[in-house]
Amino acid sequence: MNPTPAPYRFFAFDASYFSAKVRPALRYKGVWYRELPARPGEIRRRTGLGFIPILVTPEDETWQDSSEILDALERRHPEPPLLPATPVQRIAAHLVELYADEFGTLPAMHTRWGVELSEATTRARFAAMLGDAELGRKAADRMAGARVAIGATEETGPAIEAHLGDLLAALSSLFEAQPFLLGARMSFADCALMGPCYGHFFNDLGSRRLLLESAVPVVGWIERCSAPDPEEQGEWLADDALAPGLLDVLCVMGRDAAPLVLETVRAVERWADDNPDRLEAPPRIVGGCEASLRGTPLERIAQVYTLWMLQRTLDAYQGLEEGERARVDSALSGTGWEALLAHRPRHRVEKWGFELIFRASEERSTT
Ligand SMILES: N[C@@H](CCC(=O)N[C@@H](CS)C(=O)NCC(=O)O)C(=O)O
Repeated sequence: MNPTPAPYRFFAFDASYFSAKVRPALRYKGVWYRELPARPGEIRRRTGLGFIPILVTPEDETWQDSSEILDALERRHPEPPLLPATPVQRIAAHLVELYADEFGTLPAMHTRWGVELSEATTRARFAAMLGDAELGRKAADRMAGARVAIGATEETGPAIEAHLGDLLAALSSLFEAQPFLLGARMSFADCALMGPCYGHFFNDLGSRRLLLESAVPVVGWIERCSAPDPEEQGEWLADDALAPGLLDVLCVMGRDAAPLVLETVRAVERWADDNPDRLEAPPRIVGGCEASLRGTPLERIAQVYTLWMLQRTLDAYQGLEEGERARVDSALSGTGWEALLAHRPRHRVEKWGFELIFRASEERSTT
């Protein structure tokens, strides 16, 4: 247990993607928390944004952004750990998080808003959750629109489904061999992957059926992450190893997500090149980008946040010593993530309160 004088307050929704990333971390850490329905007014008053979830500390400090919430929890309550101490496992975990946050939304939004059974029942759930049919309809319309904006359309649907099939097959094999992604202990990579897997796939009727019919070991893993038992936690694999099954998972992720994340970041960088006078207060969405998924053209919005997420992974990677980085390169060779890890963004973003702003990268400011 991690005792605090008062509970954390977790403003969240059961069917919310990023709430599903944070909840397993709170349970795993054994912190005292109370989950409360995400109240739009309360969230906006505290952050100025409309994003779910937020975590309010016992001291009434507001934490927003699932990645930062997990970091802050790790700093305050380092035991039990979510962040692997060794380089290969740490970078692998970052890549899973990057995948989940920046690509996993595609299959998740497709299976929720692009499949009739799921869409109809999720609409009913939104209305029930918000306690108001009209508010539910508006929220559902907004999210159904977001599905298309991020690139999950009728045309890209078959490629997304092919990706999801491969991902679930690889995850099923892995979870037949070991309980969590990195071994016998949960990590922040498991939390991140719970975003799509619990937040959408397990919640929505169409995809829940798919999981129960074709990926039961993944359902077992969802159950373990939903109720992490301290007595059952073992260790991450010895010698900084990655299980062969995890490498297969990383290959599916790297093949499909890495090029798309890279294209998105390139679009953000081009926008920043072209808009030097707007870097201190950029919009969250800076136009669009064109990419492809398994040969199908895919257009989607370019969000500054994607650069921040990539930066987070690259900072961890570049912060390693040379020998450690060489070990990471060798372990991840052939997974499809290489070009992304080698990328050096021309621009850097940072958090300013809850907003993202650009800062000239060190390379740029010294040249
Ligand atoms: N980067 C944020 C993203 C949060 C987010 O997008 N949350 C969704 C719900 S899961 C949301 O609030 N969407 C509302 C909207 O886009 O208007 C995080 O990691 O927490």
